[in-house]
Amino acid sequence: MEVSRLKIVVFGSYHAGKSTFIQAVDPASRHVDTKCGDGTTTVALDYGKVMIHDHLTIHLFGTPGQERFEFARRIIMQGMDAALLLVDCTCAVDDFTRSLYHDLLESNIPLGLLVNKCDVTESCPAMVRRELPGSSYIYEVSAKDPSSAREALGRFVEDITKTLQHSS
Ligand SMILES: Nc1nc2c(ncn2[C@@H]2O[C@H](COP(=O)(O)OP(=O)(O)O)[C@@H](O)[C@H]2O)c(=O)[nH]1
Ligand SMILES: [Mg+2]
Repeated sequence: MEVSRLKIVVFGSYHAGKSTFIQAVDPASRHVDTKCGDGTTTVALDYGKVMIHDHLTIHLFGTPGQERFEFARRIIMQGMDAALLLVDCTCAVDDFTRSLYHDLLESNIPLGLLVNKCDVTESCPAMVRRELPGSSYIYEVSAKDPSSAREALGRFVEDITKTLQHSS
């Protein structure tokens, strides 16, 4: 089966760099703050689109990073082909990131770990690798740098399309 489009959902804690990453790969991406419920709560969402290898369209959906927005994540996740988890490697891995990681690993959807903010002098990618073991796809990035973000996305897509084609 020839894959022509992929829906990739971007997860991560608040401040991990999800919006920065999507903005870096698609400068025309949209960031939306949506009011929900009684209007006092806002959910932040991102959407970007990028073409890879002239035939593969990647639709990137950023999820809200706060734990309480589980309902929004569930909706955005529907029909996803793959997931990316952004992890800030300048600070300790938080419990929310840990639980997202384990839930996604168990879901059997291809999961890429984007170890982010590697440009920061005191960053520690090895700590993230140690704290979140078991992922087949790990990329050290600086989401602020468009070439780093695009390269990691391109490598992830290449890696998973090989796997998807093998299993179809
Ligand atoms: N130094 C550095 N800062 C980053 C990087 N990625 C994101 N940031 C910063 O981290 C903060 C949170 O990023 P944002 O994309 O809003 O996080 P989100 O809450 O996951 O969407 C912002 O101030 C970004 O400029 C990175 O790779 N390096
Ligand atoms: Mg954001």
